[in-house]
Amino acid sequence: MVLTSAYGEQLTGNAGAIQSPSYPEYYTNRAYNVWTITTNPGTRVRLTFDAFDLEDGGSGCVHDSLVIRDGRSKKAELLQRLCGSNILPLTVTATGNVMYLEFRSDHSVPRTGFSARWSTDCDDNLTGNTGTLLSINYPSNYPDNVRCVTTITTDPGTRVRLTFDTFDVQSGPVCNTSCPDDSLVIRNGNNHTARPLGRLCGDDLPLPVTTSGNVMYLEFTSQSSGVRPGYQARWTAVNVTEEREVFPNECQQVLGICAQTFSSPVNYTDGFCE
Ligand SMILES: [Ca+2]
Repeated sequence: MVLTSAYGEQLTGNAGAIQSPSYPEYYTNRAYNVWTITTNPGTRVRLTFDAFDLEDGGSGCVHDSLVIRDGRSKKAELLQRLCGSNILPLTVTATGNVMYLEFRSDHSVPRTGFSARWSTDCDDNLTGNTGTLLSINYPSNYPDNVRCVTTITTDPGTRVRLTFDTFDVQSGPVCNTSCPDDSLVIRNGNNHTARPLGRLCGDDLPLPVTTSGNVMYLEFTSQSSGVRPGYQARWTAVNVTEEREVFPNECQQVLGICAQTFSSPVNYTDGFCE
């Protein structure tokens, strides 16, 4: 393990994984490792443990320990002092975009350690047949420089329909359907390569968006200057057989935000915009 600075190993980005040294093999005795995790400004670091097994040392974790603090140094406020092997499920969320982790082992009884993933509180995997989707910090303004990825999964055999109640996303000085400033991109599937159903910005209320399957992928990004409240939307699962007539609306929606800048006709096949 290389300590790259006084703050230990620097981990940056809005998602990643962190493991104790040698995981899933036993960590060494007399180990000492420090990490700081920094996500984009305006977000909060969320750490979710998939595995945890440290030598137990009672409530004070006097043998081996993982200490998690709410900031960038050992002086920051304590969030968790962890040891033992019976603490999952566990998610730890910082109040800001920096989290400090300090792992120590003593002279004996090593274990397998821990494995965790970090993300931000703006990423989410939403499930169920109805629910509410809010942009980060809504109804306050979203921050600069965020990228929030959300998937919505309804029951197999249904489609996801997203209906906006409010929408206000910075669109830049020129009305532009490519949304070069901030944008919400909605895709027909479960990842960033799925077909886009809409790239949204501005302050016109978008029309409802409906997927062909039971998963919708949403990616909200903001650039470095200029913020707005974002959006509030509701999703519902809809029956596959009753949904086809809604698809032309999705084509309108792709054009809808700045329709006057589009000159080429829009085609859609099997209900989807090309
Ligand atoms: Ca030990």
